[in-house]
This record gives sequence, structure tokens and C-alpha cells, in this order.
Amino acid sequence: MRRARRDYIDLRSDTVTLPTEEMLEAIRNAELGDDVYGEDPTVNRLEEMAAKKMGKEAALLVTSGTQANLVSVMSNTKRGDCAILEAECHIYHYEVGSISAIAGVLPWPIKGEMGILDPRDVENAIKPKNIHLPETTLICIENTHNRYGGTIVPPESVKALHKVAEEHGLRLYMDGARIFNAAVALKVDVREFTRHVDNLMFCLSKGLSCPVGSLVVGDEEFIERARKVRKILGGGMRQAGIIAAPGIIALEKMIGRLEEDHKNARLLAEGLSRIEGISIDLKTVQTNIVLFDVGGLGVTSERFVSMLRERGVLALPRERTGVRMVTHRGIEREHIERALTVIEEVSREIKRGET
Ligand code: TLP
Repeated sequence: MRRARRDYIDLRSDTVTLPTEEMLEAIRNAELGDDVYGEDPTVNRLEEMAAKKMGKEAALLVTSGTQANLVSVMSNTKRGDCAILEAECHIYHYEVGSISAIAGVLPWPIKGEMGILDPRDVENAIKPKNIHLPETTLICIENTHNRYGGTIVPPESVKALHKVAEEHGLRLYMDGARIFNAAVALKVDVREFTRHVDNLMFCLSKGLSCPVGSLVVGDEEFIERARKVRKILGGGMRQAGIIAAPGIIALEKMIGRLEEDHKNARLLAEGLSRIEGISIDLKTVQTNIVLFDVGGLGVTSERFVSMLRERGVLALPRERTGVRMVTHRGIEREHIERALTVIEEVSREIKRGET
């Protein structure tokens, strides 16, 4: 396998991870069939494994996290419904408005505390029965929460939201793109989170290092609907065992190592907190995402990120002065140390007015 961008320390996202040699070998040797007919044994095995791991009845392999969220929203609602979600969540910000454009659902954003919705705010937002109003049928949460910096929505908060959902006859769905990061960070079984939601998705192609794929997980009836919705969206795949094969390895072997990414994120965050002109809220650094602000240096994040790039470090600019870095497999302690040195150099240069 040839690796692109070998010379960069790529901290833009954990989506940039490449498959392991073992994954490539598994792809090569995967037993295949036509998954639209339900005949790909490798896909079937991955879906069974995923359902079991999450403590649910069934699972469905889809192409991406974005597709997983759309399939799930559509399978949990009907057109014209209203879905309550956290105001900074991925579904609302980064999925091209598909919740309204394609699902026909009215998103009802509520601000949470570090990504955690207050059950009272959720309860207040549920629409009463009234001829003028859409029907609220779904609550969406995100765990870990991307835009708050990989923060964890703890099991007790998920449970409290589930209680509200149950009392009002709504469903609770979790965008668990990085739910294993949350479980590893809290050292709990992932089912501590999943038992309190009706259904969820998680991604294979982030910290778990697979090249493609996400899984939607829930009860049999929901997954049957989701399978049909996936087909409507053109997401029915044929010999998808080549995607599922590395997924099986991910579930068997890649979860525990997420802890390393969390340690590296901590190291990075603590280093950043010592650099003058950079501000960071260490409370938000709970898993593998590090958000910081370069406003104190008097530059935009675009400029800051482009200066890092010139020196071999890749990061993502966020809004005017925010920067995001994400740790993942392939980023070792020495890369973090090197990145910190580069960030220090760039910050000093900016302060001396050399840019
Ligand atoms: N997030 C990506 C970008 O889209 C921002 C990233 O680099 O973090 N839910 C959550 C919480 C996500 O963070 C992402 C991806 C998705 C859904 C969508 O997954 P993909 O990229 O597979 O469509």
C-alpha cells in the first residue's frame, strides 16, 4: 500500500487513518457475496458482531457517518416531523442540511453544556399537540461531541434523556461516530451508553482505522426500515465484504488502542496550554480531539494553520480563531512533541511580527 502525505504530521482528523496490514490482508481474503440479496457472509458477520457489541438486535453497514445519520433520522421519523438536537452537533452543522433537504424533518437545535443536553430543556422543546405545530418524534445526541472537542456525554446523562424520550413517546438516537472513544476514556463497556438509546450509529473509519464504513444499530424492525432507506439513498452495496472485512478486525483489535490517542491528545493539550497567546480549555480534552484558540496571537486560524502546514503540521481551522487537532493511529508521542515545537516557533514568529 502506498501512503500519501508521508511527510506531514496530519492532525486534521482521525478520518485520515490508513488501514493496517492485517486489514488489507483481510480485504484480500474476504469471502464475498451480493449484500443487496443479504448474501455477503463477511457483511453479515460484521453486522452481527456490531449488534452484539452494542447490545442491540441488529445492525446495518452503510458507507459513511453522514449516510448513517441520514438513514437513521429517516428511519426514526416521517416527513414533517420535528427532531430535537444539540445546537453544535454534526447532523446540524456538517451534513449539508440533509435532515431537512432529504429527510424533510425540522431540526430543533438546543444549546447543551459541552455537548450535553439538559433533559429539562429537551422536555420544554417538545411540541404540544396543536394543529399549527409539527410533531416532535426524535431526540438526537452526539457522543463524543465533535464541535465541543470530543467531550463525553456520560451514561447517566444519556439515561436521563432516555427517560424524557420514553415519557413523551419519542425515540432517542445517538450519533456515536466516536462512541468507543467515550467508552475507553471512561473505562466502561460501550453498552453503558447504548442501553439508554433506541438506536445509534458508530464509525469504522475514524479512530478504528478502517478505510470506509459506519454501522447503524438498533432493533430488528428499525434495521429493516433502515435497510430500505439505505436502498432509497442509493446505498445498497454488492460485494461489500471488502469493506466489512477490516471492520471485523477493527471491532476485534482496534478499540483498546484508542487510549493511546487520548494520552497523546492530553500531552498536546498540556503543551499548548503553556504557549503564550494560545488559549485552551483543558476540561474539554477528554478523548482524542483538541480545540484551541489563537486569537491571543492576533492572527486568524486560517493564517495560523497555513503557517503550520508550511512546516509540515496539518490542522483544521475552525471559525475565525479556533484550531482543531485530532490524534489517531500513526501519531506517536514524538509527532506530538514535534508539532508542539512547530506551534511554539510559529507563535513566536507571529508575536515578533515576522509574518
Ligand atoms: N466528522 C468529520 C468531519 O465531517 C467534520 C471529522 O473530521 O471530524 N458524526 C460525527 C460526530 C462526526 O464527527 C462525523 C465526521 C460524522 C458524523 C460523519 O462521518 P463521515 O465523515 O464518515 O460522513
